Amino acid sequence: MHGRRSANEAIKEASRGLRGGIAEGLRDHITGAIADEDTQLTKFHGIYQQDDRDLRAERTKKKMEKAFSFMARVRIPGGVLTPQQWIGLHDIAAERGNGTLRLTTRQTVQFHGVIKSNLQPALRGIHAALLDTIAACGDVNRNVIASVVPQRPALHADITALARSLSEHLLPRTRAWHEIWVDGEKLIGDDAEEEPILGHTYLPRKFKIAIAVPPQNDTDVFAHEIGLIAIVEAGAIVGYDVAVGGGMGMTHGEPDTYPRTGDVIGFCPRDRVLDVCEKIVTIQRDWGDRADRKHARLKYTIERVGLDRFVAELHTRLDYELSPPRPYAFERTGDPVGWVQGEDGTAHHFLFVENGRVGGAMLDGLRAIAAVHEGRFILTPNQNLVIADVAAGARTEIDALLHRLGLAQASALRRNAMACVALPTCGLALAESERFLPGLITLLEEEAARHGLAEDEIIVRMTGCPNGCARPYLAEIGLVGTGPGRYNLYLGAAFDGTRLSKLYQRDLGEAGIIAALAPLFAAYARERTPRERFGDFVIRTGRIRATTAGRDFHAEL
Ligand code: SRM
Ligand code: SF4
Repeated sequence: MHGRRSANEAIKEASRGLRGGIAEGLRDHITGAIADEDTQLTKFHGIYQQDDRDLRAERTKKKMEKAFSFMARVRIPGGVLTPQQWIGLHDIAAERGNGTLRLTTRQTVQFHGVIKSNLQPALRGIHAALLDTIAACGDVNRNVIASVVPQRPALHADITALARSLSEHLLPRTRAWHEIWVDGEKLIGDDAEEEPILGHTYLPRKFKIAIAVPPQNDTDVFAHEIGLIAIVEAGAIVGYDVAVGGGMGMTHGEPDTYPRTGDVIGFCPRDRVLDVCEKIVTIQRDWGDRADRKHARLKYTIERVGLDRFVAELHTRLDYELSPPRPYAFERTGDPVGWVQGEDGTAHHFLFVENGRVGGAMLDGLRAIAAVHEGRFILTPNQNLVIADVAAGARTEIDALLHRLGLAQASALRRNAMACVALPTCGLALAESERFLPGLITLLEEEAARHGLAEDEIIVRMTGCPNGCARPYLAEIGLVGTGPGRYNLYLGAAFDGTRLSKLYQRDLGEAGIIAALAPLFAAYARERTPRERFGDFVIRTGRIRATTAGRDFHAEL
């Protein structure tokens, strides 16, 4: 539908099933990098070339190559791991990465600082742990995320199975990943494998699916191309309400880019959900913008053609219609923290991991837990970790090991805060995030305590740029980097993830952020109605106007 195509389209087309020159590049020991075009292709293999931005200036001065290394992201649908898999990932981080594991907002693990010569051994280690990194990045369907509700075992088993089958079903069919990283390079002809769903140029852009089980909206189900809201009747999932066209990313100063919450378009019974998702993917494959990558996500396709036309096309491709949506009610996006008792008598410990970074004593301590734990490890979309399925007899031992981690009790604010990675590894960061938020939270905790809000849960999220990796536009307090030490402050999103925020103040430094929030905390403590959430309060009292749709996000700037 578009004459012009972005450069990435040609790279994908010529890649022989995402192989490109990756294998050759790995053998080139003169540089720590790989060829530019191949850096686009490795993304489909879950691998990003990065450089240590803390060292950039010094190395440029010394006329040295940038300090290149790679980030590798594992594919873990629903975030569920065995303890043995956790140990496998731990060992890779210790031996091949920078000694940390980074839990992400999409329930996976990232390794940072993997130098080129360690890349293949790291990926072989991931394969040996019965995992892979296929399609963890790139213009494909990404890791499918699902609510973390092990305390409701039947429902959790159901959505975990769905997350896995959706992920498998939508994977690229190319064998390139196994050939390049595991089996060793094979001589292949020009005929790459058929890609019946994705097509030979794959999707126009990344594509994301999330599953939520109300009242828990931990997956931020309205922030993804497809959001599946489980409808539970008589204790079982009968099907899903389907939301389409959510997304977070935007670019500062470009109002035709914006975050958008998905629209619920109908209900589909559980046996048809794979088909519905596949058809939505194919519409985006065929209708998505392949000329301008800034407008290539499904949210822009839907804005361009209109929701009605999109739904009509979906019904045509399905050859049946979705039925009207069924009622559901969300309550929260955050994780419970601490022990949670399951319906079947097993217990689950939701461990708060600040900004998802597992290193030092926590890394060692979790390995010790994995060595004795007989249940599962579950990564959450809030960058936390659940030691799941702890039998009654094992709880004392796990508790003792958790105690040894020496973790201080996190405040209500800190438990509900998330930051994206940003500096030093993220090439797109305009400001700090993961390294900056903990200190800011300490200042905000003091402010909250001053107004008697120490026990109040308020969702705070920070990102180092407007791409929105920690979903900041769905946080009651969102901070988005604009330049070194500067952040735009967004307010007014709903605690249950159903409403976006709006810009409140621009380009604030640390002191400016505190100065902006202190009077709001004071007013909230004084004037709120019973159980009123902070995000709702700032709207009711006229501090900010509610956003009604994605396009409205920049209105009244
Ligand atoms: Fe993200 C790009 C980190 C979740 C929107 N994201 C990046 C890159 C790969 C930077 C790059 O392209 O060079 C970051 C790597 C940093 C590093 O050093 O590790 C990065 N994104 C992350 C993670 C690790 C943040 C975290 O702290 O947890 C999350 C990994 C998820 C995963 O495991 O798959 C992560 N990214 C998200 C989310 C949240 C989500 O998916 O629920 C979003 C917003 C939702 C959305 O996609 O709309 C998100 N990331 C982006 C974007 C903007 C995309 C857009 O179309 O608007 C980019 C930039 C891009 O794609 O061009 C990006
Ligand atoms: Fe990097 Fe921006 Fe994503 Fe943060 S939000 S990880 S700075 S791309």
